Amino acid sequence: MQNIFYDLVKCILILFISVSYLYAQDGEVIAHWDFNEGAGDSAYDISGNNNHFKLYNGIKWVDGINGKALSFDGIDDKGLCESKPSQSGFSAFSIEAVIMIDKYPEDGDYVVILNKWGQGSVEDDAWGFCINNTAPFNDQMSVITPNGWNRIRGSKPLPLKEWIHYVFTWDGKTMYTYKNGVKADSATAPYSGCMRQVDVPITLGAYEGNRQYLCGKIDEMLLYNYALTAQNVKFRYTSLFNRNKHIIADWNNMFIIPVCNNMFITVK
Ligand SMILES: [Ca+2]
Ligand SMILES: [Ca+2]
Repeated sequence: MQNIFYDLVKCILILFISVSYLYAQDGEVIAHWDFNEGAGDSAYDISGNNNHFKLYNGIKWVDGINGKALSFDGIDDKGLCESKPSQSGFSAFSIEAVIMIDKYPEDGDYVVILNKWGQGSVEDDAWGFCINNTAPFNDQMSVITPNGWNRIRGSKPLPLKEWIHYVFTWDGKTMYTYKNGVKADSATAPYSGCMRQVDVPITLGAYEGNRQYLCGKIDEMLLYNYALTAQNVKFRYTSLFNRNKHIIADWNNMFIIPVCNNMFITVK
């Protein structure tokens, strides 16, 4: 009986230590928009950090990969989130976005998915995610430090009319992009130091100066003040794109082990 008691205590201790470890995070989610409101002219940040978007000029609500999503007309649709100090100035950073491009601009210019850039000098720029189908852009992620621009560009255009899970990470030294859970491109950041701290709004689907409008759709989108690992990215992609499968445990940012058909357990 005593042995059973000690075994039970041991199991509880191991479980406690494991759960504590599993919940340990390298950083925080800065913003999380799931765009599941389905109506209205606001898209709410569900991270608790109140980075809410106001939607302008007739953005439509459509079905997405995870509930509802936003559809942008490529003419004048855009979202704006008012500036907060917590949106820039990081030493590491990740953007996760589920996007669908309906049409690339005919003039070859790029269009904005999400950015925190000003309209004036580079001193107002912190980070940005834009795309086109003309090399050398294709997809471009930028993190701007006081010493210069760190950017990574895609090696080929993103496909049209498909949902794409896109992740960019920067750990202060190296930048990676992932497409549909798989590492796509990497680049060494030429400039060290923290990202600029700037006081301009976050814009969604357009540049703040009312141009470079996206013709396409945006579903799930998150900002992190740390670099997601390849395992984190795989987990997020699998979670979002296999929603018909039942996840029996989810300790946030862990990876998934399939335990039988349509059932998974996630561990770090
Ligand atoms: Ca419009
Ligand atoms: Ca959604």
